[in-house]
Amino acid sequence: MTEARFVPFADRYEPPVPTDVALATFHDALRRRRSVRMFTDAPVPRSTIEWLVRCAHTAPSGANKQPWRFVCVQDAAVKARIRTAAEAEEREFYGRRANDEWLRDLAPLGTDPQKEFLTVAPWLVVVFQLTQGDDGGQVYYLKESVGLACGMFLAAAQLAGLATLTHTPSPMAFLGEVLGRPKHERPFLLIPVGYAAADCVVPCKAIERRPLDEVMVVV
Ligand code: IYR
Repeated sequence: MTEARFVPFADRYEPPVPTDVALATFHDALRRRRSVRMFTDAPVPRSTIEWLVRCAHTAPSGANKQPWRFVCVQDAAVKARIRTAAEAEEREFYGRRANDEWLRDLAPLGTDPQKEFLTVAPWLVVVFQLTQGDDGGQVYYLKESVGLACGMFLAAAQLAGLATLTHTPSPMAFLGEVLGRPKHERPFLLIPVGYAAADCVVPCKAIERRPLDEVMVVV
């Protein structure tokens, strides 16, 4: 058993502006994030996507196992295959799988089985959770870890002025097949990344946040 060893925590982040200003600035960026379904095909450089993944990859994870893979798709033919398969699943979802309450909840979003954004957005970032390490070892708190990484990815994209969508065509097993991923990688989230179209519209409903005193309890 290796003994734990420690070093002084020297590399601390200190905000360059007063705390309230730093937080208000960050919050203003975060609160203006929208789930975007109308993208332009304007290119986003690979180096930008690498920065997003680097930011996501700073997330904490169970025992620092980093149980994630970000498969970043720019190839038009691969995007087309993903769209075809996703739309097939979505037709099932809207036509059969979703119950009435679910469909009622989705109605204000105006979503349907057609997923044009999957071939228009310059990048589709498919996030996989690793059900075991690449070395076959155990992983811990898988969903928590990958969820945190995805949150950081979305925040970084927002700071970069990029539009994203957290897309979950369900079931997502086809993503592993289309992308030829190994068995220990399970699809978690599909994030189209790009710029919102000039004529992009977003639902007017379903954005307002519940008041802080409903979601925050101080004891
Ligand atoms: N995955 C489907 C349905 C859908 C489900 C939820 I919950 C949403 O918040 C949005 C959509 C689709 O993408 O259309």
